[in-house]
Amino acid sequence: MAVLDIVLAPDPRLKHKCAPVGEVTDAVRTLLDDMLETMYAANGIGLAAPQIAGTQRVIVMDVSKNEDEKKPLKLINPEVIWASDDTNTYEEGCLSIPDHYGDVTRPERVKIRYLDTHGDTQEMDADGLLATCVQHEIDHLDGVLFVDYLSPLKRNIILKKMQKLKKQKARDAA
Ligand code: K1U
Ligand code: ZN
Repeated sequence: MAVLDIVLAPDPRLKHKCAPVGEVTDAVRTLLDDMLETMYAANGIGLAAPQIAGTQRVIVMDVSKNEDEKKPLKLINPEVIWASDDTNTYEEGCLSIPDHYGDVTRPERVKIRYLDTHGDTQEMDADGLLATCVQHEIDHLDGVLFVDYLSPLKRNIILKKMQKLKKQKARDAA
């Protein structure tokens, strides 16, 4: 397994729509394992393929609170097949936009259809933090970031700060 580099916003790779996985192969399973390791190393609760420069519709998550009882989730081609009318507002973060947060309102409960690592179709009901996280991750697969839900003013402030951070990181690495 490997810890991969996380793509930081703004970056065109975070704005593309990902392609569905056609066949669940060993390469897809290895990618999911690497994504989970990357997510845990970054102390995240989710990660989507574009965040490691991937182009396929795969996400990983673990919203368990207990470090000793990990509950990793690997979802291939996830889609929301039902969403509640009730909404929930959560102050979201993003591993591609470190140290910035913003309130996002989303459906409180969702039903997700996806393929598991055997290529079998599964359905999952999600509420609370899992519902917030899975919608955030599926957004990533469609090139949508949590800052896209904020006002243009807030979004631009955050993305300008991120641009500055990336320039500084590039200078530090040179
Ligand atoms: O996709 C990502 O960038 C991962 C992101 C997922 C996420 C967090 C909060 C709301 C929605 C989606 C993160 O894991 S950022 C890390 C973080 O903010 C967090 C970590 C532990 C618990 C709660 C939030
Ligand atoms: Zn994110």
